[in-house]
Amino acid sequence: MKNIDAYTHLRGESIYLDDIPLIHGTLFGASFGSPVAHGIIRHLDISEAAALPGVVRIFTYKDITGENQIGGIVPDEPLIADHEVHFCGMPVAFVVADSVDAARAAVKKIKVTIDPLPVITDSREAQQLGELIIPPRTFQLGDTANSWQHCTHIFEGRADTNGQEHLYIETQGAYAVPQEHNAIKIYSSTQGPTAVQRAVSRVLGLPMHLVEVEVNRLGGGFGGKEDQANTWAALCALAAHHLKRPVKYSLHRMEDMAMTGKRHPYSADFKIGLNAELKIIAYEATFYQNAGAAADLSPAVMERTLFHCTNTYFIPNVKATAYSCRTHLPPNTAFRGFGGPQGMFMIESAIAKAAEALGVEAAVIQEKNLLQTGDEFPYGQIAQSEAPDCWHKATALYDVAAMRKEVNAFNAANKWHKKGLACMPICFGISFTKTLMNQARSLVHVYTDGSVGITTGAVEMGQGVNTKILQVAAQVFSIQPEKIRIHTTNTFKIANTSPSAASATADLNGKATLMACTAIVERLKKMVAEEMKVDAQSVTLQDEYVWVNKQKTDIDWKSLVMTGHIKRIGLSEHAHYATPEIHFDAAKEKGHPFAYHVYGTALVSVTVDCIRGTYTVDSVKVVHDFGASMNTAVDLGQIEGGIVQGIGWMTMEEVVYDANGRLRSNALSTYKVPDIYSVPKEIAIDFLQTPHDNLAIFRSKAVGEPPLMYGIGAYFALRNAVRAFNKTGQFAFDAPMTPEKVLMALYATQKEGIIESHEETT
Ligand code: LUZ
Ligand code: MOS
Repeated sequence: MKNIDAYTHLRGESIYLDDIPLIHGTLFGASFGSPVAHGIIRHLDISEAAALPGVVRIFTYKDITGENQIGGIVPDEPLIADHEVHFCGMPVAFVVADSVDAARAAVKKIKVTIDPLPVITDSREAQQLGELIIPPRTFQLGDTANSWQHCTHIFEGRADTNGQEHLYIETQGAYAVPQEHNAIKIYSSTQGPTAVQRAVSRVLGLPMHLVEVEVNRLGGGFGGKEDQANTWAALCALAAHHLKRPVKYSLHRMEDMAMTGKRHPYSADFKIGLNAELKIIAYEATFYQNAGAAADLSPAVMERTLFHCTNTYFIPNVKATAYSCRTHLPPNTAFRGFGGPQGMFMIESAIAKAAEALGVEAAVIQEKNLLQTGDEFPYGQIAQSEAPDCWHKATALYDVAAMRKEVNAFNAANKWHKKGLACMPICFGISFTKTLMNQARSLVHVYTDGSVGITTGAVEMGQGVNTKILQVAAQVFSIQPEKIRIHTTNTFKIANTSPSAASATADLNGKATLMACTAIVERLKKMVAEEMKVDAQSVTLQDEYVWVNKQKTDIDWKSLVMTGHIKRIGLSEHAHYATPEIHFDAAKEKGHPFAYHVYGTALVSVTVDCIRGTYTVDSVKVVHDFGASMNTAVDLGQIEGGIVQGIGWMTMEEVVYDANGRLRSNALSTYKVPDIYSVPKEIAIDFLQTPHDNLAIFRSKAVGEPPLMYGIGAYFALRNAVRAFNKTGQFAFDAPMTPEKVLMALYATQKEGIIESHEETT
C-alpha cells in the first residue's frame, strides 16, 4: 500500500503549521535570542523596539504567569532568561506584532547589556571543571581489570564525533489560540504533543485539561521536535494568554539553526583487548557527551550511548562510563539514533584501530565477534540475534570478496584515486529506554455509514506511521483503506502520549489500534453469532463481508455496522497498550529494556580524489532485518533516508561553533547536507525476513532509526581509501570526514597527524 500522504504531498496540498488558515486578529511573534553565550544580564532596553509601528507588546520573564521552567528530565531550563544567559540564542524577550516583518524589525532594535562570563564549548573541559548535568553512569559486564592479562593485543585511542543539524524541512513553530475559560489551543510542529501541553501548562500555570495541543503533521522531526518544540509553543501561548488574541511564530531557517540544539558531539577514550584469534576479550570506553547549556534529553541520550557501546558484538568484559557535560551551546537534544550512533562509532573506531595496527581487515575482527543468540548485552538482556544472518547474507549476496578484489585492483592501477570499502553491521534496541514511556492509546470510531475515524498519540512526520496504523485497521475490519481516516493528534482526544520517537511509534500506537479495532469486531461478531445462532468463532470478516463458517453471507460491512448501531452495540473503543516483558533496574544498570533489537549489515564503498580530498560514495549495499515488513514502500524510504542522513553526519555535515559559542555554520551556505549529487550512486536493500516471533506490530520491525547507523560505514570506507594512499600517516578518529579532513589525512605524516595518535601497547 502506498503512503496515504503521497497524493497531497505531491500536489502541495498537505497542511503543515504554516498552512493553517489564520484566524482574524492573529498576531505574530519573534524571539530575541541572547547574542552572548554566557553572562549576566545587566540591562535590557526594549523601548526603541516597543515604539516601532505594529508592535503590540514585548514579553520578558516577568510576564510569566506560572513557572519560568521548561526542563523535562531535569528542571534546569528557564523559558526566558531572567538574570543569566547560558547559550547564544537563548530567548531573552518575545516580541509580538501585527505582522511578521514588524516583529522581526523590532527584534533588531532590542538592546541588551550582558557582562560576559567564561564560555565552555568542549565537553572534556566541562567535565574537568565538574560541570555535569547528572552524575556519571557506568555499564559493566564481566571484569575488564582482570582481562587485560589474557589479551594478546591491546590498543588505546580516542575518537570524536561532531553534532548534526536536524534540518527538518519544516522549521519549528507554533500557533496559539485563546479559548473561553482561560483555556488555550496550540497548533504545534511537535513530535510530543503532551510534552508541549505539559510545558505550556507549567509556564502559564494552567491545569493540563485547559491546554489543547493539536498536530496535523510535521515536515520532519528527526528528534529535533521531541523536546524543543516546547519553547515556541510556550512563548506563543504566553503571549496569547495575556493578549487574548491568537499568536503565531514560525521560525526562519537561520533562527532555527541558531536557537535549537543538535545531535550531541561526543569525545571518547577507548581501550580494546583481543586474543590471538582476534576475539575481543575486553573493552573499556569513557564517553564525554556535550550536552549544551541544559539537560533537555541528554541524560536519556547518554544512557542509549551506553546501551549501544558494543554495537552488534559480544564482548565478555565491558566497562563503559559516560559523562553528560554542561557547556554553553544550545541544549543538544534527540536526533535519530539518540546517542546510539555515537556509542557505535567509538567501538568501530577501536576495531579499526586494532585492524590497522595488526594489518588485517576490520571485517575479520567484526565477523569473529558478532553477537549470537543467547549472548548477553552489557545491560543484562539476552540477545535474540539476527546479526550473523545479516552479515553472512550481505557478504554472500553482494560478494564482498569480489568487491574487495575490485577495490584492490583499482587502487593498484590508480595513483591519484583510491577506493575504500567498509562493512558496517548494526544493532539497535527498540523501546524507549525509560520503561514507563512504552505505552500508547488509540481511539477508534466506526460511524454508521461504515467509515472509520482513528486518533492515536502518533505524530506523522513523513515516516509513514499513519499509513501503517491505517493498514492495521483495514486488516482487522477487512475493509478498503478509503473507508478509514487517521485524524490529527490531539491531547484532548488521546491523553498522556509519549513523543513519536525511539522508532517505537508504529509499534505502540499500532498495537493500541489493533486492540481497539479487535474489540469492536468482537462485539459485532458476537451480535451476528447470537442472531444466527452460531458459534462466535465461526463468524469472520473478509473482503468487506461477514462470513459464517467460511461462507460469504449477504451482510456487508456497512449493514453490519448499521445493525450494530440499531442493536445499541458500541461502535467506538479506546484501547491502551503497554509493551510487555520490558524492565530495567537503574541501580544495577541491568534488565531487559528493549522489546527487541533490529540488526543489519551494510557494505559501503567510496572513491577518494587524492589531489582534492573530495570523494563519492559509490554504493551502499544492505541486508536489513525487517522481521516481516508490513509496508515495503514505507520501509524502503525510511532506510534510504536513514542511510543518507547517516552518511551526511559522518562526512560532509560540520556543525561549527566558535570559541565564544556562536554558531558559524548557521545557514545552508555554510552547513552542507547531502544533495542529489552527493548521495550514494547505488543503494541496494535486501529485505531479510527474519522468522522469529517479536513484539513489533504485525512482526514488522521498527525501521525509523536503525538505518542511520549504516552511514557510519562511510567514515571507515573513507578512512580505508585514505590509507590506501597514505600507508604510514597517522590521523585521528574524528568525524565528520569532510573533504578538508580527508585532504589533511591524505598528506598526514607519521609524526604530525591532525591530532597526535595515542601510542599502542602490544
Ligand atoms: N527518546 C526518548 C528517544 O525519550 N527515549 C528513548 O529511548 C529514545 N530512543 C531513541 C530516540 N528517541
Ligand atoms: Mo527520536 S531521536 O526517535 O525523536
